[in-house]
Amino acid sequence: MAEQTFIMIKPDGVQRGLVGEIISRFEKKGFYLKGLKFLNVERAFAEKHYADLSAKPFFGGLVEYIVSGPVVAMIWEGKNVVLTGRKIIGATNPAQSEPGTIRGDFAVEIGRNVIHGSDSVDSANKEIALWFPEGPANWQSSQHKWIYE
Ligand code: DAT
Ligand code: MG
Repeated sequence: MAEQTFIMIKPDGVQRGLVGEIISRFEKKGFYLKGLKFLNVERAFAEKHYADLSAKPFFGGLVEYIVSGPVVAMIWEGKNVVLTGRKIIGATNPAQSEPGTIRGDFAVEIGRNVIHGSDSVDSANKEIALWFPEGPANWQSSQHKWIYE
């Protein structure tokens, strides 16, 4: 199966009307949308998603932020989509994110950085299993041969 990543538009991205813009950047790149849901998550679920960061001083604030409104959870598929997705998103701290990246263009504060993307294939697989236990949608783009050799 082709590589997949988990992307989530955080509550600030939803509130600020950035959903279409963000989806558009992944679509236009040539990645394929394989799962999408719009939902509020429970505190325990947010804590599970960010379990690796539970010892960090900002963990409580991070969980508060993620449960503060609905999020858009997505599976995106394509060649090197995990690493390339992280490049499209930009550095964790928007003060360091390059212009042209999502965080570089739309965010100011590390605690309001608009979007999440898996940081490795291993964490992508774990996050997809957590957020999409039903698995990805099954479809192939008719544009595939125009994007991939
Ligand atoms: P990323 O979201 O780029 O993968 P991460 O996994 O290290 O970054 O951290 C998850 C989120 O936690 C991040 O998007 C914003 C928040 N965060 C990270 N480091 C922080 C810090 N030093 N202060 C406040 N929030 C932080
Ligand atoms: Mg991370």
